[in-house]
Amino acid sequence: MNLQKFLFSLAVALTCLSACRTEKPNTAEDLVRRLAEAAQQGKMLYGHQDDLVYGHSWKVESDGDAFARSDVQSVCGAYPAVVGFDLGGIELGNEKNLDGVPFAWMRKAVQVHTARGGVVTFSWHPRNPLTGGDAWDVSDSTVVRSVLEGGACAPLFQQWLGRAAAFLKTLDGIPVIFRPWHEHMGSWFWWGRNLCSDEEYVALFRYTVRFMQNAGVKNLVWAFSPNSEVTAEEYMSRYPGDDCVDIMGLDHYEGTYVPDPDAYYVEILRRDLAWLTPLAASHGKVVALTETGYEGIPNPRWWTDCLLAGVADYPVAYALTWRNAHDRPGHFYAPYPGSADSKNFLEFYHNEHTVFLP
Ligand code: BMA
Repeated sequence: MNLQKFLFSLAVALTCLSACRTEKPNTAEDLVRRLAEAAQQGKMLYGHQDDLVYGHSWKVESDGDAFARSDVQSVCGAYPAVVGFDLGGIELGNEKNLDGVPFAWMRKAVQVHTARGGVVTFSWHPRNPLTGGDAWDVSDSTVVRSVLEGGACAPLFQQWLGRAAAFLKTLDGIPVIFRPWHEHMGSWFWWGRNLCSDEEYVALFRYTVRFMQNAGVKNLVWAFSPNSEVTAEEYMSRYPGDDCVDIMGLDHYEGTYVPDPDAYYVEILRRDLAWLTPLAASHGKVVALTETGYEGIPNPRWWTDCLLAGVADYPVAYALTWRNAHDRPGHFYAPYPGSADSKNFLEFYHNEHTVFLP
């Protein structure tokens, strides 16, 4: 840890002490406050999906693992402040999620990460309840309608939500960010833009929030996370309402589908954050880059020249980069020992804007 980061951690600890609170958020409200404060102070928590359960060419192998290994920690000496996990598969009662992570290990990793002072976020890629396909099965545009009250899949969907709720309730009340029905302004998931009406999407989100509340899941901070490259009007066209959202997020990726991917990534990110920042402020919500990255990180200076350049002028509470698959060498979004971007990641780590675990 460098001096700047040490002093910042000390300041945060003292602020928390003076407010008679522990540094670790005990409730969902504490977690929202922690994120809002970070953003206000010009700090952005760095996050990485599945960071503690596997990485580039390794994975946790046994029940007794202490979750000490992390590609990010191996590169910069500090764990990410945010770790993401995915609930896909919990709806079927599976023991492992869609990427092979046992839910029991996920639960332990959540406990370890939060005990270290970290923040956890959950996404969910549930299967398609109507067709039996996966989350990406967009062959039928009546799926959302079918899971809502009165629909043919409503009883099944309630069972699925019930299984997700049961898992979330085993986290001992640790406050976590929950980010269901993401990237819905694209049409690659069964809850996507061309797959349901605005009203159906809003009903799906609101139904999920009410279901969790009625199931007694009290530890959730709700994140809304459309994909980027939308207008403010489009963003709000499926907004579930201030009572159902804590974080107004954006999922924004870089890809080689445009001639100058680096410039385009920064341009669109800045353009979207320029309208999202005042919009979120007017709704009293926290802004976050709920998913981001560039598969395989082809630009060795991506961390400072793209990600930091894109967010630097905006109060983004956290940015979560996607996973480093253990079984697909090119599918990584964070550095690992020896990766070409590692040196630049150290610059990103040492930058006063970014927050890792002390
Ligand atoms: C996608 C890819 C898939 C993975 C899914 C859910 O973006 O990483 O390999 O199964 O996310 O984690």
